[in-house]
Amino acid sequence: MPLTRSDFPDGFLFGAATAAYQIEGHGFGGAGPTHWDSFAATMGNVKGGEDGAVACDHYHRWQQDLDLLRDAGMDAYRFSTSWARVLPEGRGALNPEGIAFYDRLVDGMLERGLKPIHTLYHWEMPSTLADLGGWTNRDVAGWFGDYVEVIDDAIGDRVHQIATINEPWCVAYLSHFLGLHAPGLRDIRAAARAMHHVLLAHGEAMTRLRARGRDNLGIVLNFEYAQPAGNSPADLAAAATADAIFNRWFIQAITHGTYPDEAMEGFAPHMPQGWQNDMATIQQPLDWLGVNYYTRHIYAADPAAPTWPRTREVPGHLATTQMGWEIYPEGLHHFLTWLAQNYVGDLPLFVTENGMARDDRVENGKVFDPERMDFIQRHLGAMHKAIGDGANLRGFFYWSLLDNYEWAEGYDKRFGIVHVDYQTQVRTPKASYSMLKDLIAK
Ligand code: IFM
Repeated sequence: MPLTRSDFPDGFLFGAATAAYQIEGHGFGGAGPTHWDSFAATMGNVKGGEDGAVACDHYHRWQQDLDLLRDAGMDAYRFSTSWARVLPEGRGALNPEGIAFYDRLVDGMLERGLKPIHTLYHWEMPSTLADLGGWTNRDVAGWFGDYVEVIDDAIGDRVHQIATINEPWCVAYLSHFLGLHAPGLRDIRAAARAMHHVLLAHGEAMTRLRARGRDNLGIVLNFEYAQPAGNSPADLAAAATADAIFNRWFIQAITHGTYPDEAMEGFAPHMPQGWQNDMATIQQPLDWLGVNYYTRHIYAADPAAPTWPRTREVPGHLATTQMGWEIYPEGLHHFLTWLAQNYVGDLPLFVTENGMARDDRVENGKVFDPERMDFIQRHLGAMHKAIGDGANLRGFFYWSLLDNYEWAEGYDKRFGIVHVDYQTQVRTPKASYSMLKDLIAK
Protein backbone atom coordinates (compact mmCIF):
# COMPACT_ATOMS: atom_id res chain seq x y z
CA MET A 1 0.00 0.00 0.00
CA PRO A 2 1.38 3.44 -0.85
CA LEU A 3 2.22 5.49 2.24
CA THR A 4 0.17 8.58 3.09
CA ARG A 5 0.25 11.32 5.71
CA SER A 6 -1.64 9.10 8.16
CA ASP A 7 1.33 6.69 8.29
CA PHE A 8 3.52 9.44 9.78
CA PRO A 9 3.45 10.94 13.28
CA ASP A 10 1.19 13.89 14.08
CA GLY A 11 2.84 17.16 13.14
CA PHE A 12 5.11 15.56 10.52
CA LEU A 13 5.83 18.27 7.94
CA PHE A 14 5.45 17.66 4.22
CA GLY A 15 7.05 20.25 1.99
CA ALA A 16 9.25 20.98 -0.99
CA ALA A 17 12.61 22.72 -1.23
CA THR A 18 14.32 25.17 -3.59
CA ALA A 19 17.35 27.47 -3.46
CA ALA A 20 17.70 31.13 -4.41
CA TYR A 21 20.26 30.98 -7.22
CA GLN A 22 18.61 27.94 -8.77
CA ILE A 23 15.19 29.52 -9.24
CA GLU A 24 15.02 33.29 -8.65
CA GLY A 25 16.76 34.78 -11.66
CA HIS A 26 19.88 36.35 -10.20
CA GLY A 27 19.96 39.01 -12.89
CA PHE A 28 16.84 40.67 -11.50
CA GLY A 29 16.39 43.04 -8.57
CA GLY A 30 19.84 44.45 -7.99
CA ALA A 31 21.61 41.31 -6.74
CA GLY A 32 25.41 41.48 -6.82
CA PRO A 33 27.62 39.07 -8.78
CA THR A 34 28.49 35.74 -7.18
CA HIS A 35 31.20 33.15 -7.72
CA TRP A 36 28.64 31.03 -9.57
CA ASP A 37 28.28 33.74 -12.24
CA SER A 38 32.00 33.78 -12.93
CA PHE A 39 32.35 29.99 -12.61
CA ALA A 40 29.58 29.55 -15.19
CA ALA A 41 31.18 32.15 -17.49
CA THR A 42 34.41 30.15 -17.53
CA MET A 43 34.81 27.66 -20.37
CA GLY A 44 34.11 24.03 -19.49
CA ASN A 45 32.66 24.47 -16.00
CA VAL A 46 28.91 24.34 -16.63
CA LYS A 47 27.11 22.52 -19.42
CA GLY A 48 26.28 25.02 -22.15
CA GLY A 49 27.84 27.79 -20.04
CA GLU A 50 24.41 28.27 -18.47
CA ASP A 51 23.99 30.44 -15.37
CA GLY A 52 21.28 31.53 -12.94
CA ALA A 53 20.59 34.96 -14.46
CA VAL A 54 17.00 34.07 -15.38
CA ALA A 55 16.50 30.54 -14.02
CA CYS A 56 12.76 30.03 -13.27
CA ASP A 57 12.08 33.77 -13.00
CA HIS A 58 10.77 33.08 -9.52
CA TYR A 59 11.70 36.67 -8.67
CA HIS A 60 8.64 37.75 -10.66
CA ARG A 61 6.54 34.58 -10.44
CA TRP A 62 6.88 33.81 -6.73
CA GLN A 63 3.16 34.16 -6.03
CA GLN A 64 2.30 31.51 -8.59
CA ASP A 65 5.01 29.25 -7.17
CA LEU A 66 3.77 29.65 -3.60
CA ASP A 67 0.25 28.89 -4.87
CA LEU A 68 1.57 25.59 -6.21
CA LEU A 69 2.85 24.67 -2.74
CA ARG A 70 -0.41 25.69 -1.09
CA ASP A 71 -2.52 23.86 -3.66
CA ALA A 72 -0.55 20.65 -3.03
CA GLY A 73 -1.48 20.97 0.64
CA MET A 74 2.16 21.36 1.71
CA ASP A 75 2.80 22.31 5.32
CA ALA A 76 6.09 24.08 4.78
CA TYR A 77 8.44 25.51 2.17
CA ARG A 78 12.22 25.27 2.38
CA PHE A 79 13.74 28.26 0.57
CA SER A 80 17.05 30.10 0.75
CA THR A 81 18.05 33.75 0.69
CA SER A 82 20.90 34.90 -1.51
CA TRP A 83 23.68 36.71 0.34
CA ALA A 84 24.49 38.74 -2.79
CA ARG A 85 20.85 39.77 -3.26
CA VAL A 86 20.75 41.10 0.30
CA LEU A 87 24.27 42.59 0.27
CA PRO A 88 25.46 42.95 -3.35
CA GLU A 89 29.08 43.40 -2.26
CA GLY A 90 28.81 40.80 0.49
CA ARG A 91 29.27 43.52 3.15
CA GLY A 92 28.32 47.15 3.52
CA ALA A 93 25.43 48.60 1.53
CA LEU A 94 22.13 46.73 1.57
CA ASN A 95 19.99 46.13 -1.50
CA PRO A 96 16.54 47.40 -0.40
CA GLU A 97 14.88 45.65 -3.35
CA GLY A 98 16.36 42.34 -2.27
CA ILE A 99 15.26 42.77 1.33
CA ALA A 100 11.77 43.76 0.16
CA PHE A 101 11.59 40.67 -2.05
CA TYR A 102 12.31 38.28 0.84
CA ASP A 103 9.95 40.23 3.08
CA ARG A 104 7.12 39.75 0.55
CA LEU A 105 8.07 36.13 0.00
CA VAL A 106 7.88 35.23 3.69
CA ASP A 107 4.58 37.06 4.10
CA GLY A 108 3.34 35.22 1.01
CA MET A 109 4.17 31.89 2.64
CA LEU A 110 2.41 32.80 5.85
CA GLU A 111 -0.68 34.02 3.96
CA ARG A 112 -0.84 30.59 2.31
CA GLY A 113 -0.40 28.65 5.56
CA LEU A 114 3.14 27.53 4.67
CA LYS A 115 5.80 27.40 7.39
CA PRO A 116 8.90 29.23 6.10
CA ILE A 117 12.03 27.08 6.52
CA HIS A 118 14.92 29.42 5.80
CA THR A 119 18.39 28.41 4.59
CA LEU A 120 20.90 31.22 4.99
CA TYR A 121 23.53 30.00 2.50
CA HIS A 122 22.85 27.81 -0.50
CA TRP A 123 26.05 28.44 -2.40
CA GLU A 124 26.13 31.94 -3.89
CA MET A 125 29.24 33.59 -2.42
CA PRO A 126 29.30 37.31 -3.35
CA SER A 127 32.12 37.90 -5.85
CA THR A 128 33.81 40.63 -3.81
CA LEU A 129 34.23 38.18 -0.95
CA ALA A 130 35.26 35.39 -3.32
CA ASP A 131 38.01 37.80 -4.48
CA LEU A 132 39.24 37.85 -0.88
CA GLY A 133 39.43 34.05 -0.81
CA GLY A 134 35.82 33.24 0.06
CA TRP A 135 35.65 30.08 2.16
CA THR A 136 39.45 29.79 2.32
CA ASN A 137 39.67 33.06 4.28
CA ARG A 138 39.05 32.74 8.01
CA ASP A 139 37.29 36.14 7.98
CA VAL A 140 34.41 34.50 6.12
CA ALA A 141 32.93 33.50 9.48
CA GLY A 142 32.54 37.16 10.47
CA TRP A 143 31.32 38.23 7.03
CA PHE A 144 28.72 35.48 7.13
CA GLY A 145 27.69 36.39 10.68
CA ASP A 146 27.13 40.00 9.62
CA TYR A 147 24.97 38.95 6.66
CA VAL A 148 22.99 36.62 8.92
CA GLU A 149 22.16 39.52 11.23
CA VAL A 150 21.03 41.68 8.30
CA ILE A 151 18.67 39.08 6.86
CA ASP A 152 17.51 38.14 10.34
CA ASP A 153 16.55 41.77 10.94
CA ALA A 154 14.40 41.57 7.82
CA ILE A 155 12.61 38.22 8.14
CA GLY A 156 13.80 36.45 11.29
CA ASP A 157 10.64 37.33 13.21
CA ARG A 158 8.49 35.29 10.81
CA VAL A 159 10.52 32.24 9.77
CA HIS A 160 9.67 28.96 11.45
CA GLN A 161 13.04 27.24 11.26
CA ILE A 162 16.52 28.38 10.21
CA ALA A 163 19.37 26.37 8.65
CA THR A 164 22.76 28.05 8.53
CA ILE A 165 24.40 26.32 5.57
CA ASN A 166 23.26 23.88 2.92
CA GLU A 167 25.54 20.89 2.28
CA PRO A 168 28.93 22.03 3.60
CA TRP A 169 30.59 19.07 1.83
CA CYS A 170 29.60 20.65 -1.49
CA VAL A 171 30.63 24.12 -0.33
CA ALA A 172 34.06 22.85 0.70
CA TYR A 173 35.18 19.53 -0.84
CA LEU A 174 33.26 19.45 -4.12
CA SER A 175 34.17 23.08 -4.79
CA HIS A 176 37.77 23.33 -3.49
CA PHE A 177 39.18 19.78 -3.81
CA LEU A 178 37.27 18.23 -6.72
CA GLY A 179 36.81 21.57 -8.49
CA LEU A 180 33.35 20.69 -9.79
CA HIS A 181 31.43 23.60 -8.27
CA ALA A 182 32.31 27.27 -7.81
CA PRO A 183 34.97 28.46 -7.21
CA GLY A 184 36.33 25.41 -9.03
CA LEU A 185 39.55 24.93 -7.08
CA ARG A 186 41.48 21.67 -6.96
CA ASP A 187 43.77 22.42 -4.06
CA ILE A 188 44.10 20.47 -0.81
CA ARG A 189 45.16 23.51 1.22
CA ALA A 190 42.15 25.50 0.03
CA ALA A 191 39.92 22.49 0.65
CA ALA A 192 41.17 21.91 4.22
CA ARG A 193 40.55 25.56 5.02
CA ALA A 194 37.10 25.56 3.44
CA MET A 195 36.18 22.31 5.26
CA HIS A 196 36.99 24.06 8.55
CA HIS A 197 35.83 27.63 7.84
CA VAL A 198 32.40 26.54 6.62
CA LEU A 199 31.87 24.98 10.05
CA LEU A 200 33.29 28.02 11.81
CA ALA A 201 30.82 30.20 9.87
CA HIS A 202 28.02 27.85 10.92
CA GLY A 203 29.07 28.20 14.56
CA GLU A 204 29.32 31.97 14.26
CA ALA A 205 25.83 32.20 12.76
CA MET A 206 24.38 29.96 15.47
CA THR A 207 26.01 32.08 18.17
CA ARG A 208 24.73 35.34 16.72
CA LEU A 209 21.20 34.04 16.16
CA ARG A 210 21.02 32.64 19.70
CA ALA A 211 22.19 36.01 21.05
CA ARG A 212 19.26 37.56 19.19
CA GLY A 213 16.85 35.16 20.89
CA ARG A 214 16.20 32.95 17.87
CA ASP A 215 15.48 29.26 18.25
CA ASN A 216 14.68 26.33 15.96
CA LEU A 217 18.19 26.58 14.50
CA GLY A 218 20.01 23.86 12.57
CA ILE A 219 22.20 22.98 9.61
CA VAL A 220 21.56 20.91 6.48
CA LEU A 221 24.16 18.18 5.82
CA ASN A 222 24.26 15.85 2.85
CA PHE A 223 25.00 12.16 3.17
CA GLU A 224 25.90 9.53 0.57
CA TYR A 225 26.12 5.88 1.46
CA ALA A 226 29.75 4.73 1.08
CA GLN A 227 29.76 1.08 0.14
CA PRO A 228 33.05 -0.90 -0.01
CA ALA A 229 33.57 -2.58 -3.41
CA GLY A 230 34.70 -5.79 -1.72
CA ASN A 231 35.59 -7.28 1.64
CA SER A 232 39.33 -6.68 1.47
CA PRO A 233 40.78 -4.52 4.25
CA ALA A 234 41.94 -2.10 1.56
CA ASP A 235 38.44 -1.65 0.12
CA LEU A 236 36.95 -1.34 3.60
CA ALA A 237 39.50 1.36 4.37
CA ALA A 238 38.71 3.16 1.08
CA ALA A 239 35.00 3.26 1.93
CA ALA A 240 35.82 4.41 5.48
CA THR A 241 37.91 7.28 4.10
CA ALA A 242 35.12 8.36 1.74
CA ASP A 243 32.61 8.05 4.60
CA ALA A 244 34.83 10.18 6.85
CA ILE A 245 35.18 12.98 4.29
CA PHE A 246 31.57 12.99 3.16
CA ASN A 247 29.44 11.76 6.04
CA ARG A 248 31.34 12.12 9.31
CA TRP A 249 33.47 15.28 9.02
CA PHE A 250 30.71 17.80 9.65
CA ILE A 251 28.44 15.97 12.09
CA GLN A 252 31.39 14.74 14.18
CA ALA A 253 32.77 18.27 14.45
CA ILE A 254 29.40 19.70 15.47
CA THR A 255 28.48 17.00 17.98
CA HIS A 256 31.88 15.83 19.27
CA GLY A 257 34.23 18.71 18.48
CA THR A 258 36.68 16.49 16.55
CA TYR A 259 37.43 15.54 12.95
CA PRO A 260 37.61 11.90 11.77
CA ASP A 261 41.13 10.39 11.62
CA GLU A 262 40.72 9.00 8.09
CA ALA A 263 40.01 12.50 6.75
CA MET A 264 42.71 14.17 8.82
CA GLU A 265 45.21 11.76 7.26
CA GLY A 266 44.94 13.96 4.17
CA PHE A 267 43.93 17.32 5.58
CA ALA A 268 45.99 17.67 8.78
CA PRO A 269 49.09 19.25 7.19
CA HIS A 270 46.89 21.81 5.41
CA MET A 271 44.58 22.89 8.23
CA PRO A 272 44.60 26.53 9.30
CA GLN A 273 46.80 27.23 12.29
CA GLY A 274 45.01 26.95 15.63
CA TRP A 275 41.96 25.24 14.17
CA GLN A 276 41.54 23.30 17.43
CA ASN A 277 40.61 26.53 19.21
CA ASP A 278 37.56 26.94 16.95
CA MET A 279 35.95 23.64 17.88
CA ALA A 280 34.01 25.11 20.80
CA THR A 281 32.37 27.64 18.45
CA ILE A 282 31.59 24.89 15.95
CA GLN A 283 30.07 22.66 18.63
CA GLN A 284 26.97 24.81 19.18
CA PRO A 285 23.95 22.73 20.21
CA LEU A 286 21.46 22.24 17.37
CA ASP A 287 17.67 22.37 17.65
CA TRP A 288 17.29 20.16 14.60
CA LEU A 289 19.34 18.57 11.82
CA GLY A 290 18.54 18.54 8.10
CA VAL A 291 19.47 15.42 6.15
CA ASN A 292 19.85 15.58 2.37
CA TYR A 293 20.06 12.16 0.78
CA TYR A 294 20.14 11.04 -2.84
CA THR A 295 22.32 7.99 -3.52
CA ARG A 296 25.21 5.66 -2.68
CA HIS A 297 28.71 5.32 -4.09
CA ILE A 298 30.91 2.25 -4.19
CA TYR A 299 34.59 2.67 -3.29
CA ALA A 300 37.66 0.55 -3.94
CA ALA A 301 41.23 1.15 -2.85
CA ASP A 302 43.49 2.75 -5.44
CA PRO A 303 46.97 2.08 -4.02
CA ALA A 304 48.67 3.17 -7.25
CA ALA A 305 47.19 6.69 -7.01
CA PRO A 306 50.05 9.10 -6.35
CA THR A 307 48.14 11.19 -3.82
CA TRP A 308 45.59 10.91 -0.99
CA PRO A 309 42.80 9.76 -0.69
CA ARG A 310 43.78 6.80 -2.95
CA THR A 311 40.21 5.66 -3.52
CA ARG A 312 38.34 5.12 -6.74
CA GLU A 313 34.67 4.74 -7.50
CA VAL A 314 33.29 1.52 -8.96
CA PRO A 315 30.00 1.51 -10.92
CA GLY A 316 27.02 -0.16 -9.23
CA HIS A 317 24.22 -2.27 -10.70
CA LEU A 318 21.11 -0.48 -9.41
CA ALA A 319 18.69 1.59 -11.49
CA THR A 320 19.88 5.18 -11.88
CA THR A 321 18.31 8.61 -12.22
CA GLN A 322 18.95 11.18 -14.98
CA MET A 323 21.98 12.26 -12.92
CA GLY A 324 23.38 8.73 -13.20
CA TRP A 325 22.88 8.31 -9.44
CA GLU A 326 21.90 4.85 -8.17
CA ILE A 327 18.53 4.66 -6.42
CA TYR A 328 19.21 3.24 -2.96
CA PRO A 329 16.53 4.10 -0.35
CA GLU A 330 18.18 1.74 2.17
CA GLY A 331 20.91 4.36 2.53
CA LEU A 332 18.38 6.91 3.81
CA HIS A 333 17.19 4.48 6.47
CA HIS A 334 20.83 3.84 7.37
CA PHE A 335 21.66 7.52 7.87
CA LEU A 336 18.55 8.41 9.87
CA THR A 337 19.10 5.58 12.34
CA TRP A 338 22.93 5.96 12.37
CA LEU A 339 22.64 9.66 13.15
CA ALA A 340 20.20 9.00 15.98
CA GLN A 341 22.32 6.20 17.46
CA ASN A 342 25.78 7.75 17.10
CA TYR A 343 25.49 11.51 16.97
CA VAL A 344 22.25 13.25 17.76
CA GLY A 345 20.08 10.94 19.87
CA ASP A 346 16.55 12.25 20.01
CA LEU A 347 17.23 15.53 18.16
CA PRO A 348 14.50 16.27 15.58
CA LEU A 349 15.62 15.23 12.10
CA PHE A 350 14.18 16.46 8.81
CA VAL A 351 14.81 15.02 5.39
CA THR A 352 15.44 18.46 3.91
CA GLU A 353 16.15 17.12 0.41
CA ASN A 354 15.46 13.92 -1.45
CA GLY A 355 14.39 13.58 -5.04
CA MET A 356 15.35 12.46 -8.52
CA ALA A 357 16.11 14.00 -11.88
CA ARG A 358 14.30 12.60 -14.88
CA ASP A 359 14.19 13.59 -18.54
CA ASP A 360 10.60 14.82 -18.22
CA ARG A 361 8.67 15.96 -21.30
CA VAL A 362 5.29 17.66 -21.53
CA GLU A 363 2.95 15.53 -23.67
CA ASN A 364 -0.61 16.69 -24.30
CA GLY A 365 -0.21 19.22 -21.52
CA LYS A 366 0.85 16.61 -18.97
CA VAL A 367 4.02 15.11 -17.52
CA PHE A 368 3.84 11.47 -16.48
CA ASP A 369 6.78 10.57 -14.22
CA PRO A 370 6.10 7.15 -12.70
CA GLU A 371 9.77 6.56 -11.81
CA ARG A 372 9.69 9.66 -9.60
CA MET A 373 6.46 8.53 -7.96
CA ASP A 374 8.08 5.20 -7.18
CA PHE A 375 11.25 6.95 -5.97
CA ILE A 376 9.25 9.07 -3.54
CA GLN A 377 7.25 6.14 -2.23
CA ARG A 378 10.37 4.02 -1.70
CA HIS A 379 12.14 6.79 0.16
CA LEU A 380 9.06 7.50 2.26
CA GLY A 381 9.16 3.79 3.09
CA ALA A 382 12.76 4.18 4.28
CA MET A 383 11.75 7.18 6.42
CA HIS A 384 8.78 5.32 7.87
CA LYS A 385 10.98 2.36 8.78
CA ALA A 386 13.58 4.65 10.35
CA ILE A 387 10.90 6.23 12.55
CA GLY A 388 9.88 2.72 13.64
CA ASP A 389 13.55 2.05 14.42
CA GLY A 390 13.84 5.08 16.69
CA ALA A 391 14.76 8.07 14.49
CA ASN A 392 12.97 11.25 15.58
CA LEU A 393 12.11 12.24 12.01
CA ARG A 394 9.78 15.23 11.83
CA GLY A 395 9.43 16.08 8.15
CA PHE A 396 10.23 15.51 4.50
CA PHE A 397 10.97 18.11 1.82
CA TYR A 398 11.01 16.93 -1.78
CA TRP A 399 13.83 18.35 -3.93
CA SER A 400 12.61 20.24 -5.75
CA LEU A 401 9.36 22.12 -6.18
CA LEU A 402 10.42 23.26 -9.67
CA ASP A 403 12.78 22.05 -12.35
CA ASN A 404 15.68 24.46 -11.94
CA TYR A 405 19.34 25.34 -12.47
CA GLU A 406 21.21 22.18 -11.54
CA TRP A 407 24.56 23.93 -11.07
CA ALA A 408 27.32 22.43 -13.25
CA GLU A 409 24.65 20.45 -15.13
CA GLY A 410 22.85 23.62 -16.27
CA TYR A 411 19.13 23.28 -16.98
CA ASP A 412 19.21 19.81 -18.46
CA LYS A 413 18.47 17.79 -15.32
CA ARG A 414 14.87 18.02 -14.10
CA PHE A 415 14.29 17.36 -10.38
CA GLY A 416 10.95 19.17 -10.02
CA ILE A 417 7.47 17.91 -9.22
CA VAL A 418 6.54 20.90 -11.40
CA HIS A 419 7.90 21.09 -14.94
CA VAL A 420 9.30 24.43 -16.08
CA ASP A 421 9.45 25.39 -19.75
CA TYR A 422 12.46 27.71 -19.75
CA GLN A 423 11.37 29.43 -22.98
CA THR A 424 7.91 30.43 -21.77
CA GLN A 425 8.30 29.95 -17.98
CA VAL A 426 5.06 27.95 -18.04
CA ARG A 427 4.74 25.67 -14.99
CA THR A 428 3.16 22.21 -15.47
CA PRO A 429 2.59 20.12 -12.35
CA LYS A 430 3.76 16.55 -12.98
CA ALA A 431 2.00 13.33 -12.00
CA SER A 432 4.31 13.14 -8.96
CA TYR A 433 2.91 16.51 -7.80
CA SER A 434 -0.60 15.02 -7.86
CA MET A 435 0.62 11.93 -6.04
CA LEU A 436 2.17 14.03 -3.30
CA LYS A 437 -0.96 16.16 -3.09
CA ASP A 438 -3.09 13.04 -2.66
CA LEU A 439 -0.86 11.46 -0.06
CA ILE A 440 -0.69 14.67 1.95
CA ALA A 441 -4.49 15.01 1.87
CA LYS A 442 -5.03 11.49 3.25
O1 IFM B 1 20.22 20.86 -6.79
C1 IFM B 1 20.94 20.38 -5.69
C2 IFM B 1 20.75 21.27 -4.50
O2 IFM B 1 21.13 22.57 -4.75
C3 IFM B 1 21.56 20.77 -3.33
N1 IFM B 1 21.35 19.37 -3.10
C4 IFM B 1 21.39 18.47 -4.21
C5 IFM B 1 20.49 18.99 -5.33
C6 IFM B 1 20.53 18.02 -6.52
O3 IFM B 1 21.84 17.90 -7.01
